[in-house]
Amino acid sequence: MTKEEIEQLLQKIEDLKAQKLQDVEDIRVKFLGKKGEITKMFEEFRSVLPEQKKEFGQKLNLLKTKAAERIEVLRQGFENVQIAGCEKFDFTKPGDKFELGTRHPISLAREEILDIFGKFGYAVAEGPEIEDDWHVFTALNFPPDHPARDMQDTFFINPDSNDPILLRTHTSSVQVRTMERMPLPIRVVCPGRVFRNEAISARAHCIFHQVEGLYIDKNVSFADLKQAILLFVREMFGPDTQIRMRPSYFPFTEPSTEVDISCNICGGKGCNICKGTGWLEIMGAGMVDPNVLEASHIDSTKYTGFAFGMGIERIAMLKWQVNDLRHYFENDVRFLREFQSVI
Ligand code: 2U9
Repeated sequence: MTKEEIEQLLQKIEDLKAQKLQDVEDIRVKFLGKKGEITKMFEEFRSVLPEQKKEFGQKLNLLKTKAAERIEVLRQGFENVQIAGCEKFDFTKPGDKFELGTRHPISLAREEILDIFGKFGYAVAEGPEIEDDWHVFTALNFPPDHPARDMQDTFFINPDSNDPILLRTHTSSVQVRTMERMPLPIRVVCPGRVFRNEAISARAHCIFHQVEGLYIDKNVSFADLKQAILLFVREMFGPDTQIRMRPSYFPFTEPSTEVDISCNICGGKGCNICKGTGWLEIMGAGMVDPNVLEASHIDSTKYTGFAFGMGIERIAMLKWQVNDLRHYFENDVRFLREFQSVI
């Protein structure tokens, strides 16, 4: 070790530069680390002649101080950059995965149903979930003693009142409100939540969703109803779907029917989904009872109409083979994620 070597190293240290924080650490190790150049010089200092020790000692101490200062200056330069978050940012890294949520299957089914009827020229109408007796029962031709009016079937908000307020048991009340307010002809679909006082099971729930439809005009016939339903189910369940209509009874329609589709799993041959029948029940429908038209001041001698109603949960169960209604209300993300590909 010579004085010149110490001076040269001092100069070298003053000129040191670093591109990134790791360079600073490398410099520290190179000069001040256990096997660093300056550390080695201190080891060599032991063999310096006694009369030169003072001068060498001062130079070496200055070199070490300068080196430590320079390293600190370089390090601080990167500290500011680090605060701005640039030093640590690796621009080559793939982006963070953005967790997308999923649409709820009931929303997906509802929108598909409304889209199909939208193409047929139906407008969408919505109304209140808390209703009066007139719009849910009386205007729909329910007799005063009909069991649906019973507290065992319907949630009443004021059970002791003579003017009952209740949670609607079907969205038909929205069609009544539409008939009361809108000019004819009427062509509407009414989606919404409905409430029935039922025990919760795999096949029933006290809250569920419906889409009901109403078409009123001159000369609307049962054949028009049949065609509308056939076109709807072929859009919803595929072009080969067949329908079958069984006679039924509802207070608000006459004649009334329950509609089945050919089983979309076995194609009508019979399987465990359709319980070997080849058919799946999907909705009820019928010609609007003249009493219902008259209750909303529509002249039943001039106008006729058809109506239909379906449970969205049931449609979604059949479309996506969901075997338990409770899945729709539990919001378990493992269930909801299964619909990611449907969106
Ligand atoms: C007005 C006139 C008639 C709507 C209709 C049905 C038949 C029907 C059920 C299907 C399964 C309800 O969700 S469900 O439990 N609905 O069977 N609904 S006709 O008839 C109307 C509605 C409004 C003014």
